[in-house]
Amino acid sequence: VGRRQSLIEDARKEREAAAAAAEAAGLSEQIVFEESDGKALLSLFFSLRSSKSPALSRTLKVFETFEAKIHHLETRPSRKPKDGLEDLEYYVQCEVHLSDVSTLVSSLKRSAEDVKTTKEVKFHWFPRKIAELNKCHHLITKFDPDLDQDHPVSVGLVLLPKISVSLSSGEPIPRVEYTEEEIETWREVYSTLRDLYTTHACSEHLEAFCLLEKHCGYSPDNIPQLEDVSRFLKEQTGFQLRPVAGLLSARDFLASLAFRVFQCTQYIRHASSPMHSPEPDCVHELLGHVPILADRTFAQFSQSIGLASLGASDEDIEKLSTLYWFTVEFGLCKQAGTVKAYGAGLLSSYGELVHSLSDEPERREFDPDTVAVQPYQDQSYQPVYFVSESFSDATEKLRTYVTRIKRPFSVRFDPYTDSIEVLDNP
Ligand code: HBI
Ligand code: NLE
Ligand code: FE
Repeated sequence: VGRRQSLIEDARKEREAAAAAAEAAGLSEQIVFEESDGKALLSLFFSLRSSKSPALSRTLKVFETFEAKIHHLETRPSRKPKDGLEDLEYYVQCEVHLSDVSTLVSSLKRSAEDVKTTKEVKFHWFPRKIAELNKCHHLITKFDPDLDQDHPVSVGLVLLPKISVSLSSGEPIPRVEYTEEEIETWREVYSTLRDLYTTHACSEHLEAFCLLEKHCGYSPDNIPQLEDVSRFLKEQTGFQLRPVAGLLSARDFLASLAFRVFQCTQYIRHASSPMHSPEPDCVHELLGHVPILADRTFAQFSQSIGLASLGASDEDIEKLSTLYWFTVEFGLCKQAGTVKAYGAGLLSSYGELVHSLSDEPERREFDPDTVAVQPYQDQSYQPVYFVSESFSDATEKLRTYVTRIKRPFSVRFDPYTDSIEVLDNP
């Protein structure tokens, strides 16, 4: 009895210490829930800033956006009143889909203060079957919620109306009929970039680009259809494309890579800025990402970043997406004694491709541990790029980095069933 009693006592102390630590940190990243049928029962506490008058309605809108069913809502006097905050504390208990939990909490943090959750989650929800990627659809908007509270996307994160293209049933991606003006934009960007690739693009990109022109309708006069490109990629490296309405959260975007699915935008940038777009569009996907996804080494590497992201902590997701940014999007590598671009964000932007190899920016040697914490901005050209010794050197170093990420379990992709096997670590 004595031993059992002390074990229980230890467990209780451990829980209390963890709770105290989370409380001291102010924002608890740990979310726990009771799971059933993919739903989470979530208990949340938060305070509101007294000066922000529409704070309550804005906060409640977050629950609405995520279709959270509120079971209980109450206010009570704040236990620790703080300057600038109301002297009330809100308590909400709600039911929400597991895949929405972390995005709901991060949305909440944009309008409420001191957001806390009660229990503790072992890890974030992640898709285990390819069909569950339908839940990985959280779009991020660059919209500022403080400027327009009535705007439909005022929580800063929107849920895409379910895209009907199911991945498991082999349903084709709808074809888009582009306007004459859109094709004109494509023509201009395509011709300019194509000339520049000979001197600026890495050999893997150049080789695949030739194949795409031969087999996939890549030409100055035609915006290739995602369906055709997806079929081509599937044959080359097993990657398939899936249409998406905009910039996805990093967690959702990375999760799809684990299944060799690449989520692509289908619309094209505005005619007024053909040479650079701050956000992805089909020029970026088709000219930047697609050629390099046709490379076997790169495809495998993309999938390993995806697998590493499944159930990872918010902190690790942030690091992975920074690494993704400076490699997959803006990476440079040495080839035959010169520096070439392999990053998709460079290969789809005439302006930045020229800039990246000019004397203007700083170029540093690629090292995953430093790059993972390097701040970046996504509105204009990067002031710094990272150069690896070779294309395979970059993928190898990154692969080593991702295997060091700690999780309480390991994952394995089963290509026969397109699903993830989860193995608990001892
Ligand atoms: N969403 N649609 C889309 N396309 C991307 O290329 C993309 C994204 N979300 C995040 C992202 N890329 C990366 O920059 C990393 O944050 C993973
Ligand atoms: N700046 C790129 C372009 O103009 O194509 C898009 C970058 C998306 C991350
Ligand atoms: Fe991209």
